[in-house]
Amino acid sequence: MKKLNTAVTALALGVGVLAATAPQGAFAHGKNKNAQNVTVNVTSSGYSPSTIAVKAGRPVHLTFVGKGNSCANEVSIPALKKSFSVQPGQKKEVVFTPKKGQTVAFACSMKMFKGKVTAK
Ligand SMILES: [Cu+2]
Repeated sequence: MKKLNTAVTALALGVGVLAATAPQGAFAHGKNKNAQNVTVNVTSSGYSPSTIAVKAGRPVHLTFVGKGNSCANEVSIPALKKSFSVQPGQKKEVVFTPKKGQTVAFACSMKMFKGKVTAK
C-alpha cells in the first residue's frame, strides 16, 4: 500500500511538472500561433456569422458571444458532444482541431438557427 501511494504521488508530480512546462511549448493553450480564433455572435435572429471556413489540422478556438435573446442562446454542437447556454453578456469558448473536409455544425436546441465550421 505504501509503495502504491509513492507511485501515485510520483505520477501526480510528473503530470504537474508536465503541466507547468506546457505554456512554453508550441501548443500552449491560448499562445499557439497556429490557433484560429473565431467569434460567433448569438443574436435575436440567430448566429452571425453562421458559415465559417477554417484550416484543417490547426486548433479552432470558437467563441460564442451572447448579444440578444432567442432560442439561439441554447447552443448544441453534436460533433463535439457539447451543448450549453450563452445568454446576453456571456461568452463560451470551445476548442477543437478539425480534420480536412470536416464540418462541425452547431444549432439552437430546436434546430431553427444553424451554423457550421468547415475545415479545408
Ligand atoms: Cu431554436
